[in-house]
This record gives sequence, C-alpha cells and structure tokens, in this order.
Amino acid sequence: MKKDYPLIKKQDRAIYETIVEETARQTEGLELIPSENYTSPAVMEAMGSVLTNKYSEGYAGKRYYNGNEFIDEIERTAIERAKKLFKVEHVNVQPYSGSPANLAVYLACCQPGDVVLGLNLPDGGHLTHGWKVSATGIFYRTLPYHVRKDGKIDIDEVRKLAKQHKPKLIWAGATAYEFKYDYSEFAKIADEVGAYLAVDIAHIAGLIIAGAHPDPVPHAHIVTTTTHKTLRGPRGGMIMVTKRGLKKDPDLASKVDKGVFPGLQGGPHDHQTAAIAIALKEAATPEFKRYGKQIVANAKALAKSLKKHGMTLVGGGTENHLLRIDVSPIYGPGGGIFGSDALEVAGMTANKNTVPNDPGTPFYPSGIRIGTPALTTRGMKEKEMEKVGEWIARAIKAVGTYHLPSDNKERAAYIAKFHADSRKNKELLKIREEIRKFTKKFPLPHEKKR
Ligand code: DSN
Repeated sequence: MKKDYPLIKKQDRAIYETIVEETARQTEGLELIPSENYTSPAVMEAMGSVLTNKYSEGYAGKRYYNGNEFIDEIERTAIERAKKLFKVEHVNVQPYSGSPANLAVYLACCQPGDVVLGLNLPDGGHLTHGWKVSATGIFYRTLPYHVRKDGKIDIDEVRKLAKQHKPKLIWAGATAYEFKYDYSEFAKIADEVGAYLAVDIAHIAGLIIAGAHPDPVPHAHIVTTTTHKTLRGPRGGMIMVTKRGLKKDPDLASKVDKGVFPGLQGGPHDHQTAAIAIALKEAATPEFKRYGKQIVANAKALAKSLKKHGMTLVGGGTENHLLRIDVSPIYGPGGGIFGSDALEVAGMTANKNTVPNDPGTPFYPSGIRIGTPALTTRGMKEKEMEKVGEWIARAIKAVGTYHLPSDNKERAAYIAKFHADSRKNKELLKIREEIRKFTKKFPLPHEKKR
C-alpha cells in the first residue's frame, strides 16, 4: 500500500511537502528511539476516518451528546479487547496519552499534597511519576527513589521511604530502565503501608503481552500504558484496574473514570479509540507474540554488538527493549548531545538521556537512549543488530574529540560549531549512505504489499 496524500498535495503544498520529507526520514533512516514504532496501515486508516468529527463526552450509554450509538460500540469493543488481552477487570481507553492517564491516577487515588513515590527522573523515571516541574510534582508531595550503582531499582530505599513517609500512591515503571521489575516486592511494600500500587507499563506493554516481560497485573492495583510504543497502536493511553485494585477499593474503577472525565478532559478522541481497538486485535495474534519476543532478542544482540565495538552500557546490557550508552568515557560529562546529533547526521534517530549518577544535567545528559521496537517492526533480526551496533559505535566515535565546555557562556557557540562540522563529517555521511541502502530491504508496514 503506497501512501499518497493527493488531497493534501492539492490543497496545502507546504504541509504535503513536509509529510513527504518526514516519510523519507522514517523510511531511509534507522529509528532507534525506544518509545517509537511504526503502526499498521489499518490503525492509520482509523486515525483518518470520520470518527474524528464526533463529540462524545461521557462513557458508553451515558453520554452528554446525542448520536453516539456507533461510538459506544467502538469504545465498548476497545474496552473488551483490552480487558481480555491484559486480564484486567476494568479499562478506561479515553486518556489522550500516557501523561494524562497518569495524572488521572493521581486524581483517583490522592488528594493534593498527598505523598507519592516514584523513580527519580534522572535515574530513568518519567516526568509524571512526580518530577518537580511536572504537575504531579507541583500538586503532590512526591519523593523520588533511585537506582543502585548496578543500574537496578533500589527496592530497599523504596521500602524505607514508604515506611517513613506513608505514601498514598507508589509508582513502578520508567521511561529509561533496562531491567525486569520485581512487581511482587513493590506490591508487598504498598500493602505494608496501605498505598495504591500503580504500574506504568507504557514502554513494555507489548513485551508483557508477548510473555517477554513479567506481568504486573497480579500485583498492581492500577496499570497505565500508552498505546503507541511496543503496543504498536496509535498515540493514546489506557488505565486498567485489576482484581487486586477492586479488592483494595471497590470504587477504584469509578474513581479512575471520574479522574479521566470530567476530572481532566472533555470529549474523547473517538478516531483514536477505534485505532486502539484495532491495535489490540493485532496484539492478540501469535504474530504479535513473536514480535514482542524478537524485540528483546534484538536488544540483547544490539547490546552485544555495542560492547564489542567499545561502547559502555548502563547496567552492562538489557533485559527488555532498550539500552543506554554512557558516552561520558568518550565526550566527558554532559556530552550525550554530541552522540545523539552524530547519530542523526548518520541516519539514526535516538535521544540524549541521563544515566544513573549522571555527571551532566537533564538537558545536557551523558547518555544516549536507544531501543529495538521500530527496527523489529521492519523485520530486522539479530544479524542486522550486529551491523546496527557497529554503525552506532562508528558514528559516536566519529565525533569523539568533542567535549561540552563547563562554562555556560561558551556552550552555545561550541555546539553551533559542532552542528556545522558534524553535518560535513565524511564518516557520518558515509554511514548515512550505507544505511540508506540497507533500509531498502526493510519496508515500513504501509509499504508492504498486501
Ligand atoms: N515516555 C517518554 C518516552 O519514553 O519517550 C515520553 O514521555
């Protein structure tokens, strides 16, 4: 299926041209951002459907607008599919994305000012797990726990903080974490202090379905996820309430629903709900299980290749879909920007990221975060990961002489010069050409013949 946009082309040349360019970027490069993926043509079709025209504030059978007979059916289908797939009691499929889903959990479980525990952002935690500049850190008394030197969550610190501060809510989950979670230990701690345990599986939802990561559902009260990462659906979010959640608080499902609407948002995005339903159907297939397992196998193969080519990895490797390269041995503190920009020039998209005990800052971190969900969707396997690891290492080393000036005033000019130089760097441009040729063998889902 070729993706043309004849109507946009005719009506709005400027937008058309940028879509064409973005399509080429997604096609000819290697997408390494672990929270991105290529969704299916069916999901994209739903996103462009007439469902985007409808308002449907409320829930199925209890709407504030008329004309929702078919929207109700779509939302019920999405909910039933999610309940079956994740084996949970209650699902809300309306959150616009992961951050609002998480904020709705605070509304359901806490009063403003209540204590909440979450993984520290520079250690890999998400903004919405209580980081100080997020609404969650502004309206609630959030306390961070950390990872140990080996990169794994310091569960003893979680227990100590919980006993000392008696949180209402404990988050387990991360946006940059390479290891499996001990959900049963989190659940014990939550029980010991009477807290709700919310597990954010945004990054690993697809791995859980595939059986490639432990399942939090038997342990958590609430599980939140985005739908566009390893789950490979449209951008969106879901909140799930488990049997354990309803046992702790029989009103939890209705508190969650009220947190989403009217707590946080008005009308749901019905085109997004239909696309989520489609993605959930796709995720229930044996093919998807193979996909989830291959993501992890690929990440392990990529870790092996990166180490072979001299890269230092946080925690020494990975148990899931993502890896962080600690580039401080190459660029010194705060040099992640040199690595991630060099990758971009070479045709690989990643993001600079903090590493545990980062000597830099969240804006100038010392790591690069990469992952395999999108490459795996294109059909790449372990053999290709060996090559990808080599390209990454070559690109990082190609600009290995750069170091972030410690003087703030010198930084802007230094980085501007780096940008100009890196765009002319022969080794990076050579890698880019090699990758452009290589990606032709791995079409995106919408390019495949059907
Ligand atoms: N969840 C983040 C990521 O992992 O990219 C974005 O908020």
